[in-house]
Amino acid sequence: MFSIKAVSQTSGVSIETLRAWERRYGIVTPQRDGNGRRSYAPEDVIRLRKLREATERGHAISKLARLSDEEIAKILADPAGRGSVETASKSYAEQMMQAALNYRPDDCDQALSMAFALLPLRVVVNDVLIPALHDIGERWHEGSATIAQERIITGTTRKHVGAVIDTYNRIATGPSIVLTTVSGERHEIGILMGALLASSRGARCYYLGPDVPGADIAVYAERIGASAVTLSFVHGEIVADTVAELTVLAKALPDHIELWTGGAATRLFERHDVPGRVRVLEDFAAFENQVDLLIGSAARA
Ligand code: B12
Repeated sequence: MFSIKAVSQTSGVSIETLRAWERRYGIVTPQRDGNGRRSYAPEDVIRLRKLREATERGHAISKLARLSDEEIAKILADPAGRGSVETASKSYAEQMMQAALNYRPDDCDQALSMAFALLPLRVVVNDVLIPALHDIGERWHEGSATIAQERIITGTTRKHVGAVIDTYNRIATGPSIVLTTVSGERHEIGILMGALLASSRGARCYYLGPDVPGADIAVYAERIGASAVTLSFVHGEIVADTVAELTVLAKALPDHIELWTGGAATRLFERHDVPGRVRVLEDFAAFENQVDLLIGSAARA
């Protein structure tokens, strides 16, 4: 069972909103303990998260409250309901790209500000930033975009994402997570996106930047009282070296701190001797799920 604070953190519905939804619409009915404190079942958390997502798509809570879990799931799966969000996100990704190609960093900044202001965070990550970063990256690799054009998009991303993480961190009450890459791995955008997603869910995120020795990460995580360390592996050709660094970290990191990894190069882990304590997360959805579980268990402890 979950406390109201844990439910709020894991569902993304603020405590005030949750109380109002309960009072006005009876959307979930928590049990009360001997002291009258609310106590929620795991199904309540799942329902609340779906309700929050549906309200973010513009559906009124007064109508959603009357629907069954299956009916809400249908609304979320409906591509028609996603139409306007998809068009908007595509347009912001294109505006960022055009701004970079025309050497207009201020326009790139403006497009990303608007996306953050108007779209749900997960949509900004998956449908604006990741496509824009992949696109400019590919152009840079093929030689059809310059390094400066690539930096307009990467720099704008780092600046905005960093500011949003700072804001979330100021109100975070969840457990601490260190996010970084080990020595040799210089691709940092994937882990930066991870930090953004985790901080939006209530975890306190310590983003260390890329290319940090395993032994240093272990000391840092212990000193700040982290509950988990998350690493990104993107560069496949040097994975033998980065796995060796991961092994150093796994040995030095106290047992109570979880060790999570993600990124395209983790697919190559099966060819290497990866320490048993390392958890490989398939994608950002699996990562977010893991963050929610960590927050839930910290809130119950
Ligand atoms: C930008 C870029 C760089 C920049 C990075 C700048 C920075 N500050 O991060 C710089 C210039 C430093 C760079 C350097 C190199 N790069 Co480079 N780079 C790219 C590029 C173009 C984009 C990467 C990116 O940011 N993508 C956006 C992010 C969001 O996507 P992503 O990193 O793929 O992450 C996704 C998943 O992996 C996963 N994920 C990532 N991290 C995490 C973490 C968690 C927890 C989870 C759950 C998921 C997850 O989710 C993301 C979304 O799907 C890619 C090509 C591409 N289109 O991806 C090549 C690419 C990754 N680079 C490549 C190479 C070869 C290099 C260099 C060796 C080039 C060179 N000759 O010097 C060096 C190596 C540097 C090093 N030692 O790490 C290759 C790797 C090939 C391979 N077999 O692995 C790629 C694929 C290009 C290619 N097509 O050949 N690179």
